[in-house]
Amino acid sequence: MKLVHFQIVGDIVRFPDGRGATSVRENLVSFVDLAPTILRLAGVEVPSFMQGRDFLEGESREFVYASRDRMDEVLDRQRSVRDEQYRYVRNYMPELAYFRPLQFRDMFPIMKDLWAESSNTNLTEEQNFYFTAPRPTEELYDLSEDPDEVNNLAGQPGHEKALVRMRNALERWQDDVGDWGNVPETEMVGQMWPGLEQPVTSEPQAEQESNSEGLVRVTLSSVTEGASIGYRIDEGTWQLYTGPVSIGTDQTLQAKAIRYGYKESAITTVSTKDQAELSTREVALIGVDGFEFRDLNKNGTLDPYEDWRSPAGERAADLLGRMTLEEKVGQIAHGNIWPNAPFGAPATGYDLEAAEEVMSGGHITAFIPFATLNFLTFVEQNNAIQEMAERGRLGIPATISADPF
Ligand SMILES: [Ca+2]
Repeated sequence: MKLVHFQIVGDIVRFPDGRGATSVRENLVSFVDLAPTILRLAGVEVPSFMQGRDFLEGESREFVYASRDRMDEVLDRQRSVRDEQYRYVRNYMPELAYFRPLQFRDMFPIMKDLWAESSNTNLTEEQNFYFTAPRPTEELYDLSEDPDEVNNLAGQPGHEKALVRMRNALERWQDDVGDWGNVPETEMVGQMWPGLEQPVTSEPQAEQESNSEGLVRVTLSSVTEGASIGYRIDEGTWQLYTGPVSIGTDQTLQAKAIRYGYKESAITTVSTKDQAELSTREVALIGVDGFEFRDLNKNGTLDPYEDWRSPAGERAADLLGRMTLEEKVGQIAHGNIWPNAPFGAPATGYDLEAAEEVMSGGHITAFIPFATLNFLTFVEQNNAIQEMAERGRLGIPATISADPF
């Protein structure tokens, strides 16, 4: 692929090598022509579904087209075509004025002035045109004589031929591209989101292949048509997937997919790490991709925070997202574990019942024990606390600090 840098600002095109500097081209350019022109300059094949044409090397346009539908909270439907001389406008909602209150546009000083002068009936006829309904169904302007488009020639004698020619050009274009303007918005959303529910992008499928250099080559794909795939290795930055990626030993690749308008997929993980050593007392182990994980929230599936292959920060963020406010508050408190005997009297262990109450009721998982126990009992009692922690809703382990006396 050739490396091409080019910049377009308004109607100025600048090539870094100065090609064509100061030259002026008069041909009509449509916004949809930008993408195919850039693709061609970058040496990428232009997909057949693109409506535009290469405006630098392609055939010149006879017509350019424009449309106006929803603008923020304001509905409208207009279609327009222009050639070298004329601009033709079709108003599909002529019962409505051009200008209706539109929060974003009305922030601008000129709009504030226009609205004020409109209510004072101080506008000229040309200015007032934009505030008046009904609008004409058709508008036709001769741009060579009337570049400000104030003299509507549609229906005026002597311009029938131009009117018919422009009207036909617009209708041909609408047939060619398939104009969705008459389809209600909810119906359009329904076509993209069946049942008006946002679809979820399918998670990437990963094919792995080991090569002779000890690397694993990962090929990613998504069954959701039009989805883009992003990936990262260990804690690296997310990158756009464009072709197979190789990972070395002791590395983890994560991938996710998203289609525009859809929800992001779940993460697919490919890892060359060795199985982590896991021990568990109260929660089940689950197997995924040939690895074992602790099902800390007991839902039978591997959740991101349970995946020891993932970066710690990501696991913590996932866990945090699952915690209730009470559980988060519990994390900033440090509780006591009391001996199972009056303070100062010899104890045989912790008061586990009281500890359980602090854990399940107070959502506290960090403790300091106040008990003098022999070493083996101390270990057993701490393990009993960890078992309680494992039984907790999210299986967050207990942190036990030492202050023996
Ligand atoms: Ca789980």
